[in-house]
Amino acid sequence: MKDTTLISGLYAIIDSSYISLEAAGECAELLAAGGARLIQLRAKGSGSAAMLKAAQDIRKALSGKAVFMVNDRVDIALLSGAEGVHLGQEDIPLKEARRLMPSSIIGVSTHNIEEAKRAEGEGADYISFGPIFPTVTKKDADAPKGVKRLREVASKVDLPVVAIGGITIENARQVMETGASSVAVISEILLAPDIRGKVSEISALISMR
Ligand code: TZP
Ligand code: MG
Repeated sequence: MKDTTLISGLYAIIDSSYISLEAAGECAELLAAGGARLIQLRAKGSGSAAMLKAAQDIRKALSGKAVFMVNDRVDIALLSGAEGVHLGQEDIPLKEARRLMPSSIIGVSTHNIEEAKRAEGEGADYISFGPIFPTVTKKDADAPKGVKRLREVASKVDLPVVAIGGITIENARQVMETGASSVAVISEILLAPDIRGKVSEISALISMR
């Protein structure tokens, strides 16, 4: 059984549509210094060699300062020594990924209660749910689900729920109050003039009691 308390706080995603893969290691350092608890590399459409190099740079930059996750790519997660992989509904199925990664963290993207329950039944370590709000980052995202549905999903699974999609400094508290364990954020952080400062503001905000 993995330590699910690892899935908490701010989950910052380094998306190659905002940050070049060459700068991924440096970016990871800033995110960890600002207090991000989880850091994911998301590099849709990038070449495998460049993505692996970026993942290795992030791994080296973090060296345990935050949990490192790779989006989509089981191979790159394993080769870079990441703590785990995040899988979408159309990626390698969780059961197959688990054969290669018996003791890694595996997260699964979900969009409704059925998907959430299935991921839980199949042994995911956490689920993400979203998009909660409109997002500029994911072009093929579903219509926004809103916080009410997030609350419902969070109440129906025992796994940590990571909320994603359109999360900003203005709405992060409201999102955490639904029972979500973590918020995953891309554009609000990566477009900020001061990335480290923005991460530390959001981290402080979501850990307030
Ligand atoms: N999955 C659902 S929404 C989303 C992903 C990867 C993008 C989130 O990006 P942003 O910029 O934080 O809205
Ligand atoms: Mg995916």
